[in-house]
Amino acid sequence: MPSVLIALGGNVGDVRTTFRKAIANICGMAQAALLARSADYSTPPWGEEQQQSFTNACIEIETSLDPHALLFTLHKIETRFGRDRANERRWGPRTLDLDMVAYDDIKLDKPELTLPHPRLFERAFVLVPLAEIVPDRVIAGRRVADALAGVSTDGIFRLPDLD
Ligand code: PH2
Ligand code: MG
Ligand code: MG
Repeated sequence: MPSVLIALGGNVGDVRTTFRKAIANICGMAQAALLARSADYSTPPWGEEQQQSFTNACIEIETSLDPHALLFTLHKIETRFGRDRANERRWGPRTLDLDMVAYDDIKLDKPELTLPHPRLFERAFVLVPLAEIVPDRVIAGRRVADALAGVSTDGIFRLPDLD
C-alpha cells in the first residue's frame, strides 16, 4: 500500500487533543494504518507572526485511498474539528491543518493538490517532526534529515509526551 506523510498543525483550542482525535479519524476514514507518529512540537508562527504559537506533528500512514480521495477526507476531518476555510486568513489562526507532504513518490501539480508539498523545504515546523519519523526518506531528491540541517530551528521545542 502507498505510504503517505501528513503534517498536522494548529494553534486554536486544545490542539494536542485535536491531533489525537484527528489521527484516529484519519485511520478510520482513510482505511489507513498508522506507521509512525512524531512527538508534538511547539513552533513559532510562520507567515503571520502576531498570533499564538503553533503545535505541529507529522505522521506516516498506509492507505488504500488515492491522493484526491485522501485530500477530500482530510478536508472533511479539518471541518469536523472546527476548521472554517471560508473565514480564515491564509497564514492565520486555525484549529487544525492537515497537509499531505508526500504520497509515495507521486508528483502532482494541480491547483488543489501539489505533491510533494511545494513549501516543505522552507518549513522547519514540518521538517523537525518529519525528520523524527523518516530521517532517511528522500523527497524531491532530498533526504529529510539533510534538508532539516539547512534550516533554522530557533524557537521550536518538543513537547513532553501526554501519556
Ligand atoms: N500554519 C500556518 C501558518 N503558520 N506556523 C507554524 N509554526 N506552524 C503551522 O502549522 C503554520 C504556521 C497556516 O496553515
Ligand atoms: Mg493545509
Ligand atoms: Mg499548512
